[in-house]
Amino acid sequence: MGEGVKKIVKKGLGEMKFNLGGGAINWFPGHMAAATRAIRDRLKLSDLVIEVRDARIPISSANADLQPMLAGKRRVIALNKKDLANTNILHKWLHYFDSHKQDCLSINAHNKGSVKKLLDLVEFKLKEVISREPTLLVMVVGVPNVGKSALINSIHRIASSRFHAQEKLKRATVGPLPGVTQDIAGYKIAHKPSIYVLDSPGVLVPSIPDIETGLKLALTGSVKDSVVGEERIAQYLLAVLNTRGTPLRWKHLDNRRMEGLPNESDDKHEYNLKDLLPKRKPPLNSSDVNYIEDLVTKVQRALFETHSEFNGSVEDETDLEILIEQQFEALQKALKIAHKASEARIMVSKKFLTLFRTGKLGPFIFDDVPETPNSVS
Ligand SMILES: Nc1nc2c(ncn2[C@@H]2O[C@H](COP(=O)(O)OP(=O)(O)O)[C@@H](O)[C@H]2O)c(=O)[nH]1
Ligand SMILES: [Mg+2]
Repeated sequence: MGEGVKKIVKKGLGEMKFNLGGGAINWFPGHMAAATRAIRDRLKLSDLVIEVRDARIPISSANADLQPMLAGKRRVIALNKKDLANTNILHKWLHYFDSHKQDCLSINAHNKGSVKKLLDLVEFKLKEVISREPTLLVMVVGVPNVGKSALINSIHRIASSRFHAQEKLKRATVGPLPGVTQDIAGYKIAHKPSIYVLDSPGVLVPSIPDIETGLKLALTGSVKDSVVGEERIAQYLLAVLNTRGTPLRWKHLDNRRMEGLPNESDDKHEYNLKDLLPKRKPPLNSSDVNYIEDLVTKVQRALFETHSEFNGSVEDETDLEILIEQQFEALQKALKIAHKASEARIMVSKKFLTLFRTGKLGPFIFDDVPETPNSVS
């Protein structure tokens, strides 16, 4: 990553009075940490763990404290939201994990085919080793918003279509298991041995060793926007885009030609394109889609023009800040946000982030693939 973005991040650090191990930002409420204990206990019982991470941040979306334990288990890393990740870089990441002998798949939790591939790998890895155990447990872990619930829902749908009607239990109860007093609920995905996929109990908090990791996690939704503030997240995104020269690739774009109606699963997303429309009734119709694609084109053009007319260097902290300021103004116009709006900056940030989070600005990966092979963390 460029010097400029590092300094912008550092500056944000100063403004936020962020210190390691404390300071003004309270990333997570204390009660969240307590869940880690429950997760560890459940992990001990599991025969395999599916560790879900965000494909846009394959390292930053891991929980560091849990890594030693996870590394000691039969584990498959699922890099989810591959539809939002840059394909070429994703392949480098897959190669990285492969070269560390770590099973890893990229998936889209909403896509049945891709979840089936994951289940096939899980079954293969389990049956290869343990065919004598009658019951095997698979646990799904991951930091907030990586897509665990979406994945488990897809698994549930696949599971119910696999088995006969009488076995289509909504949620099977696993057990009795040695040392387990209460019943554990899970979805049965295979017979002989029976394989159950369990929910993760409680919230696994991400590790935030530095402010940039925190910003990446905020950008991808694992940390609440309100913790960091939409403006800073948008500023960080602009800093990254500019230092990579991404807006320069947006010279001749007309998104309307490339897009159809969004599919139904879009409704379930937290970041909804409907938020970008003037207040009107759902659902999205084709004129709304045109409206949004038009907005995307205007936003990309605004960033392209500000970047290409800019005389400074994006590697220079002050220059980069000036460019970002200009881009906030250009974005306000592109996003049709009235000048008088007192909350204009925050509205610009929110809409810009929604475009990014729904993939409208294109696929990205923010973590760099490590150059020197080390441990998988
Ligand atoms: N684009 C995309 N969005 C996803 C994917 N998986 C989950 N999501 C969305 O990410 C958000 C968080 O998903 P959720 O399953 O609630 O995450 P959890 O907190 O880990 O349980 C929701 O808006 C999902 O619709 C995916 O593969 N691609
Ligand atoms: Mg969930």
